[in-house]
Amino acid sequence: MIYPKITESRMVFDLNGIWDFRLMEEGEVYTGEEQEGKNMLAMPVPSAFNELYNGREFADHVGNMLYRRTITVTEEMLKGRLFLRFASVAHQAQVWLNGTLLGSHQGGFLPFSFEIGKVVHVGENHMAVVVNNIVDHTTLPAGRLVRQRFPGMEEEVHNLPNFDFYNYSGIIRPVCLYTTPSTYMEDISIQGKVNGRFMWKIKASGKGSLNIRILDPEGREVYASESLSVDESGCLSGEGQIENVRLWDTKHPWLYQLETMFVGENGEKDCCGESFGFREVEIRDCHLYLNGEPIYLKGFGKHEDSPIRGRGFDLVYAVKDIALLKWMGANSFRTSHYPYCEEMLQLCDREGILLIDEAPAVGLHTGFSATGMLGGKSNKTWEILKTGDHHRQVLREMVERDKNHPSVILWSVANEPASEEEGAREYFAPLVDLVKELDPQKRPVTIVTYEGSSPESCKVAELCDILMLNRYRGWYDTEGNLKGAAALLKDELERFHLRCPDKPIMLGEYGADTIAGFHDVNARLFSEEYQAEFLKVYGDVFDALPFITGEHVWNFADFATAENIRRVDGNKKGVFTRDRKPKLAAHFLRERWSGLKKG
Ligand code: GCB
Repeated sequence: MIYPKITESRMVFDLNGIWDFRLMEEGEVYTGEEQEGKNMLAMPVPSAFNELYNGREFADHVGNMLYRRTITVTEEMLKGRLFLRFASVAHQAQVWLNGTLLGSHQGGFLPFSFEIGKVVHVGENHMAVVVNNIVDHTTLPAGRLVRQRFPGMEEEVHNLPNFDFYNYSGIIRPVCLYTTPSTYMEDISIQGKVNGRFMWKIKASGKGSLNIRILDPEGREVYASESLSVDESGCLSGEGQIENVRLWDTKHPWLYQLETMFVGENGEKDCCGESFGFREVEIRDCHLYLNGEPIYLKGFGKHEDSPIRGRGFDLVYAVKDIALLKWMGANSFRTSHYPYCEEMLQLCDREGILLIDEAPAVGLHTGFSATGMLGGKSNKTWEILKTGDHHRQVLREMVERDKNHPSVILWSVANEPASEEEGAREYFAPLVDLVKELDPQKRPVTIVTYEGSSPESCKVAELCDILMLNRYRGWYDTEGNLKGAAALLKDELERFHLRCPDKPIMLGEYGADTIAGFHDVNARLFSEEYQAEFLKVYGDVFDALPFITGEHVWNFADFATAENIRRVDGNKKGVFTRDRKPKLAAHFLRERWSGLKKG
């Protein structure tokens, strides 16, 4: 998938701005007709709709909503091909143009596009998008739709997430139109090795010729191919060599640029560019290596979340968060629990931040959720959930979108599934194989597991290249007793190591809810002192175990969740508040990570 960028042959038109919006009623069907008399609200695109108007019914609306706007098309835009692209619509979109259904897309965190040159005309065109935000046993993330009737009342519908973040939805990332020539490039893969070799592959719309160039970080040409011929399949791959290559790493994230020019049979030129790094990720003897050097991951599980914007696209918070990560001496984060916006990955490429790129597969457990609302018992998850096909689709779309980013060093197929239940291995083995097959770089793959999936009961450990464990000893159990928590943690990590002696192990999550400004000399639960002490105790355990290869604290910042009795105004495990002010723990981690000698 090629990110929409203006080049010599392509134009991009921003469709962001204020659109018309309304919530749809249950059972209402959109047929492409404009309905008169319905009150439309002003809605910024991109954004999550939930917090922009008052009322619980508005914020927690379940079902469909309608977005509308007009698009003006010029003759120039119709000379080649014209595409309409959504970077993400949470969670399902049905797109209509001039009363005709263009198509639909399932899944809230990955891009999709439609070719629209034949459906639009020069002048004003009417676009409508019906967005659905339901999460259930067929969707990722997974949830439950519950219908309830109270005495003397009409039936109510509630959508309960199986996950611990607020179900922000709508057209949450940018929308654009882009043009290409009629013969064009559909996809580009590029990867660089530490010895300066690079491998590329393009998929064009048909026969033609191709020229490729590589520019170094200063923009100087360091490689140029001769003209290569592309046959009717449109596919061509090749390799080349750069001398004195500068490697991409966390200290010096040198980026090179691949420039491709495809000339179709009709003589039209299509030019694209893709930045990439020369770097290698490898796992051996229970360690993770970047360019042959051991690397220890220091960082967080995060969310795309900020006040009012919710999960809506926000580059200001993206840049601020990277600056704070650097301030802390962190080198990595996980895109928990869904693929983040493309611009965040571009920033991480540029800033040398390592990413664990996670599929939106959270809530795949019918008996457990982080908020404790599902009872805590294993419950035939793999017979009940019907997410298999959709899971394949999101993995395909994620790898296709993110494969060229040097910052992506690992794929996470899911967070906290029912990995201890019968059927887990059968569900996940083909998914892990699929990711490996799709990724040209064959990066390591993991499935992030929870406390109920012990060294004795976990059914997926052998499928993972690295074990990522989420543990809350000292919080959801053994609360207040950090010595006991540390003993349990160490014992369990050692048992995992015995089971998988060659695999690196890292903590994918550990943390304690902390109310900013709440202090106690005795480090009591919820105090800033307890959070700092909790992280210190965990750190001491990691330092004593040489097979531990990373620590990702939960969470970078406080974030919004659904309402429930375990959450007071959201999840407060942030080391920063929701508006990014440091708690005491931020200073502790800054000191720990800045001084850490590993990796
Ligand atoms: C988890 C989940 C995460 C929750 C966290 C918590 O295990 O992966 O989504 O927010 O626990 O705070 O309980």
